[in-house]
Amino acid sequence: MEKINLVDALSELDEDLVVKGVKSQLAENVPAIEILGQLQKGMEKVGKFYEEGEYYLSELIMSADIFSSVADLLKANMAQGAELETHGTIVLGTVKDDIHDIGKNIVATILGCNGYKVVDVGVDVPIEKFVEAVKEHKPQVVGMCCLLTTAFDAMKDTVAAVKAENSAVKILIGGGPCDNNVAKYCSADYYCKTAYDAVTLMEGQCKA
Ligand code: B12
Repeated sequence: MEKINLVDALSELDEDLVVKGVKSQLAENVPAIEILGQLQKGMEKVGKFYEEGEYYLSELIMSADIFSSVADLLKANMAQGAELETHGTIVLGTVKDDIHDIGKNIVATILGCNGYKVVDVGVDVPIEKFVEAVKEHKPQVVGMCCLLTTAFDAMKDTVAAVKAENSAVKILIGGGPCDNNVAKYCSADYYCKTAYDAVTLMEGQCKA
């Protein structure tokens, strides 16, 4: 049987083909993280079509629905064999004005599977909610997800408020348009490109 190209299937919004492709790769023991990488490339392609005016908001929503429908299959696969011991805590959320959560949820799943307690505060998170969560859960790291350049200032304000509450906690940012320059702009301590980079960073931050 010919292998289904998940990048094309997702960017062409063919839900049945995406589900079939994911299931058949899982059956062939392709690691969930590798499948996730293909799906992410598909989402990037959707973003490009949207930028070029070929797709509209309805297609963005459809792509997110398809992604979410297979995310559970992958999550179940990743959770198998996950460690239960907790190495440290991260408060994680998407910053104010931004409701994108697919990437954040992947970060939460992967960190959870690697033995970290994830306090997920959701999307479009008011500054005070981050601050309250830091007070309550005393995490080593606060992770902020941001996919909109228009939300950078909200992220900057959130970093300042969290640092004012707890100057020791480290702030990690991530999400499509973020990079080290954005981290610098927002006075965040770290930027990670992928969810797996976040695991390495947590390892470093949570060593006794
Ligand atoms: C799906 C999607 C949506 C969905 C979101 C559904 C959901 N539940 O998340 C919907 C349809 C709701 C949506 C809405 C909008 N969107 Co949108 N969306 C996208 C799209 C196509 C994919 C995003 C995605 O999920 N990617 C897949 C995930 C897995 O990737 P990721 O988030 O980058 O995450 C990875 C890493 O970055 C990292 N990571 C992510 N978060 C974090 C956090 C931490 C702490 C760390 C360490 C790492 C990390 O780990 C992940 C895995 O490795 C992007 C295009 C793109 N190229 O990104 C546009 C995009 C982000 N959207 C865009 C826009 C403009 C909008 C809207 C304003 C559209 C509108 N006119 O209304 C609204 C904004 C709504 C709002 N207030 O937030 C623009 C942003 C442009 C900009 N300059 O800011 C983009 C780039 C599209 C484009 N090319 O124009 N969108």
